[in-house]
Amino acid sequence: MPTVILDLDGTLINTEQLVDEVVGDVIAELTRARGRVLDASVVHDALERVRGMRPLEASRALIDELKLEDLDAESLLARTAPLLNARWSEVELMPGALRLLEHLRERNVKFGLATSTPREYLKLKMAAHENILNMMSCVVTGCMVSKGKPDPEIFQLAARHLGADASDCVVIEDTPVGCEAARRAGMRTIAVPSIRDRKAFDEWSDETIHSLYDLNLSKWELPAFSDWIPVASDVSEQVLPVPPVVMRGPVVKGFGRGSKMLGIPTANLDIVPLKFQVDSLAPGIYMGFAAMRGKIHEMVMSIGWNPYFDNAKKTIEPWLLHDFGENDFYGEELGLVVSAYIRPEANFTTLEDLIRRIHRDADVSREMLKLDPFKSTRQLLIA
Ligand code: ADP
Ligand code: RBF
Ligand code: MG
Repeated sequence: MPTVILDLDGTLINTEQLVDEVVGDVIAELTRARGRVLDASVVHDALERVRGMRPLEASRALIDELKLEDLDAESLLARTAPLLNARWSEVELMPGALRLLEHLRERNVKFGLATSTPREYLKLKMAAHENILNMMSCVVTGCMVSKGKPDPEIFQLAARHLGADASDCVVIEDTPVGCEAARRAGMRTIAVPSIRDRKAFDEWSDETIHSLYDLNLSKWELPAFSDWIPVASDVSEQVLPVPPVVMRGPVVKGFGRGSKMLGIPTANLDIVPLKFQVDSLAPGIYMGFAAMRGKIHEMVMSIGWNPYFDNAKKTIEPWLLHDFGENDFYGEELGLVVSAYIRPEANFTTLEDLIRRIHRDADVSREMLKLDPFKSTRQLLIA
């Protein structure tokens, strides 16, 4: 049976938004002090390109990318490291991370960690998630190798600790730099990108998926997950129960195209106050229930970027499976419980294909929400 080697940041724990925020702010301040103004999106893109490297190497590469020759990597790090160390405790697990590790453990698959994080930060990052570290058969950090990712050394060392041949290792990584390192170590590599540029993985990953929910383990000769539930009307389809997530807020204006372009109205919620709930779910299509004006309705929703429209901002878009006639209900208080994952967000070549797919999502939801374990999640809402 293959051995699994996992990356940490951006793969198992959700560090990347925090890193981008903190480092982005420091860069903005340092460049401003030097009379330069850098576009925030330019900094963001550069941060995505250096993601996965050890801190000092990432710092150096970032300075190169942004042509900040009068800055040195050590002093940049001296500014960012204390700010980050003070905030690692905010970091949550990635959606599906605990489910994956528990599954591997139950099925006696050997797995370990290969992280660019130095040992001294690891404790701070994982203070609230020690259980994850304790499950690992080995923990290899950036301090233990002479060259960091994209050099293969860290994965070679992890394989040695795990007593596995490179060709028997399957690596799960969120960055191109990490995938390159694993590939060069002679390992099979699954990318779960934490960056927007999916093409950057083409050269280095054997498969690029959307989130840990979409791992198809049997494809890698690993024992398959057993928690997906087949849809009775078409057993080639299945849905994945998730720990139910409740969200609540007033209905806000969206992009104004749900009804007009698709004939599918979606009652958007503001994402900002719901960040914690949203980050606990992978972007994708879900089913559940919605409470409004004292009634509970079935609903199907998308959480994410809507690739067809190439949105720059994540949205929460529930379609309540009920006919409200011509009436809209902006400002109305809406409660949602998210009960199961259906599929990742997809891009479609035509609008008709997108519409057909959303209607199928609705049919699957109507069918499955009547069954256990989903129908009982309705009780988590107060009409
Ligand atoms: P927006 O882009 O502002 O979200 P939409 O065209 O998606 O506009 O329409 C969404 C609005 O339509 C909702 O905010 C709500 O007021 C209304 N609406 C009517 N029926 C439904 C329904 N079944 N599900 C969701 N919203 C509905
Ligand atoms: N948008 C996409 O670009 N890709 C999708 O796969 C997708 N699936 C959706 C599924 C459901 C159930 C709903 C309600 C919406 C979906 N959308 C998807 C989002 C849709 O494009 C959105 O409602 C529009 O962006 C209108 O604001
Ligand atoms: Mg909408």
